[in-house]
Amino acid sequence: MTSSHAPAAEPSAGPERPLVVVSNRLPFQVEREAGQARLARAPGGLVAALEPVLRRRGGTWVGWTGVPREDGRPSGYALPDTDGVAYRPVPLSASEVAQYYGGFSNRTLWPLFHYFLGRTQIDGGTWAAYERVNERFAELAAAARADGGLVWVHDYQLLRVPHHLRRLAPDARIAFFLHIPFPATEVFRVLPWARPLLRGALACDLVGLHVPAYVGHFLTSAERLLGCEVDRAAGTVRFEGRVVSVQAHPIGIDVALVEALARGAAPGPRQRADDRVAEILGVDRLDYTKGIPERLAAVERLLERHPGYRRRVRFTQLMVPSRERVAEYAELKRQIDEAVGRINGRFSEAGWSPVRYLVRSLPPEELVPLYRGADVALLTPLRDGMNLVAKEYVAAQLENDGVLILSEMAGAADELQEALLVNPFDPDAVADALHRALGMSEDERRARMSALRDRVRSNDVHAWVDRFVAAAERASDRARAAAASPVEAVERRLGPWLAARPTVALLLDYDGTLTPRVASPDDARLSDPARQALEEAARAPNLDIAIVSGRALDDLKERVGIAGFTYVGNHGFEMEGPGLAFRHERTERSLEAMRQAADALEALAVPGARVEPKGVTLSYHLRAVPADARPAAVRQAEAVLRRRRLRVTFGHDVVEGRPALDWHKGRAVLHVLVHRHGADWPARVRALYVGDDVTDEDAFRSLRGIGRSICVASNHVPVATASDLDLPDPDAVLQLVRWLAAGGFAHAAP
Ligand code: ADQ
Repeated sequence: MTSSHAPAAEPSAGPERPLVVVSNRLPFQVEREAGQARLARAPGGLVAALEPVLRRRGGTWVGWTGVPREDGRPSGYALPDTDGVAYRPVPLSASEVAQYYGGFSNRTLWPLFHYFLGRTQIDGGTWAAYERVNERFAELAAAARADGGLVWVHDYQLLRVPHHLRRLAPDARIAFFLHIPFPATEVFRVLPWARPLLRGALACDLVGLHVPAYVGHFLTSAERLLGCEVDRAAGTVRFEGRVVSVQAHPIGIDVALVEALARGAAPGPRQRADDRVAEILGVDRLDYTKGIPERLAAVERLLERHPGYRRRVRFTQLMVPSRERVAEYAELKRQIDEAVGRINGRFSEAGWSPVRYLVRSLPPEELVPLYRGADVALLTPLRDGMNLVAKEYVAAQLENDGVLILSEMAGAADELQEALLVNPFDPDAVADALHRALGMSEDERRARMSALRDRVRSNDVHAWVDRFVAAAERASDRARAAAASPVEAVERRLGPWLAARPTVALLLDYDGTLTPRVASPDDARLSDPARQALEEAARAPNLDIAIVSGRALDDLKERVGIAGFTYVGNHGFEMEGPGLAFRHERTERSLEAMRQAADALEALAVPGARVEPKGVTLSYHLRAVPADARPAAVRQAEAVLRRRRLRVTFGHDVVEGRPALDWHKGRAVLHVLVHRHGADWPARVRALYVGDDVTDEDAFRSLRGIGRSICVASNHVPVATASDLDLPDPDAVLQLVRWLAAGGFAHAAP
């Protein structure tokens, strides 16, 4: 609903920083007039509440116009009068809209978050589009953001935006509000992308949800699925070194607007005459979550069980079509048509039909009089984030005498306890509630409704916006004050886990993990501080260290050269250490192929490329090859290696040939652990692997569930990594090694 007046918003305490609002849709809709299409302001309580704040603080709204563009340019429609607020349209093509919005948002997240597992589509293609589009929203939000200003991201279509925004603007103040339920962890984890979605939201300073139950689900998910440290009493999650607040902020409605419109309408139930037909009203967007067929079944049950209501009640169901879910809409509409036909067929009498329904969107001036005139509002969603209609109905009861029947599965039930709360899946219970509502004494109706109205009036949408923005400012101050370095964050996460066993097996990749990546692999030498840190670690009694690399074993030993370590070279085909001298038994026959491949690669004579024969394996380095020539060089090298039946792997600017055997860093690491500590090593040893390259992913995967792994990622961690944790660079790795050497974890409480 839209407000015609700009409410006198109370300036909130603290500095008034500019605000960027990010939502799927800008507050406009396409309207056609005399054959001409134009963008017109879209009404809505949220819009009416946000715009005054944007005007006051100065700000920008980032979102999609609702019009797809194949050419990737923003909509060709002129944006209507902006009234002091800047609007930044996000260009989306028709196929992006189909995949990101129609697909992942509305066929995956929407049903799952509303507990409709059977309707949840799992499709990696739509997830990829969602990720891409979320990144684009984040780029526009980053560009619109003023230093120190708050970015407020809305709803389930944009859960990954905070993650991308944090990467683009690490100091940004970011808050997120989810308008739909956050489901129980056991439902949420059904999604293959549950973890990246959580990480997306946790990049914020404040995650806002409607009710405490959703907060509980979110915290449990952060704890169970990401292993985060959670403080339930404080409502915080430690994530990547920051303290993220997770809070309930139940949304409100524009009470002043509803009351003003109700005042102009004919009074409702108060003027009840005995022979009057009692009005029962349902108002919803047409969506399977709203439980309309189930509601009709309850009305039918009432008329069956209490024939006395025939000719004395009428149920009106008003529905706004949801354009975005066309197929489901048609099926649902058919179901509702059938049910209404059946009920009216069974019970209608001359001059009276029990059910009428209208599929149309009414302007507030027509909707509010319906609210005011209804004796009973019957709002029984099977699951609903909040349900604003319930609050609107309550606000319109100027005489405090209507009765609200509300689903206990709606977030609104949390605040609206004086309503008749029902289980929407149980038609008998809903019919009983209807019977009770229709016969309720005036005293009881007034007692209940006045309590409900007080509650709705005390938290209107303007108060909600002000409170949320103030909470976001506080949360971002807190997140900053409590920010720990990435290493401290990893230490906090690992400490208790490590302390639960007497020994830590530390498995370290070399290039890019212990040394920074350099142009020529020959130059990757251990720095003095790195050597010192490793020597300290070698002396620690409860650390057992292995260095794991794709380099030839001799090369690796020569570069590190610390006694007592285990060295794993050539991706695990060769290993050496205390009591261990290993060479994979079936590599002999590949040696000749490897020599021939090295000659053939030399013969390619690609400028800048370097062939490094390493005995059992071979590396073809491309870092010094001009970037535009690299893809062709990679293809040629791959062909050379495959022709000789070698296995080809691709790392950072390097192509490698290995024997075509199912052997890699992951299997080698497990071999080392069994050799050093026995087959049941997990009972005595904590295995921690640190690596940065594609080839380290094999080790991350091997250790999943039995050890932990850390990915060293210079810019951002790819979503697909199998590692548990991440660190930004080799310096951070050294800091962690020093902490382990000093036995820091031994003091952590398990
Ligand atoms: P919705 O699922 O859209 O919102 P709801 O909260 O009930 O559900 O809001 C519907 C809005 O549409 C109300 O303001 C209502 O007045 C209006 N409306 C419904 N039928 C109408 C009709 N026929 N004509 C005109 N207007 C009509 C999502 C979540 C909710 C959450 C809100 C806000 O699903 O759970 O409450 O966001 O966070």
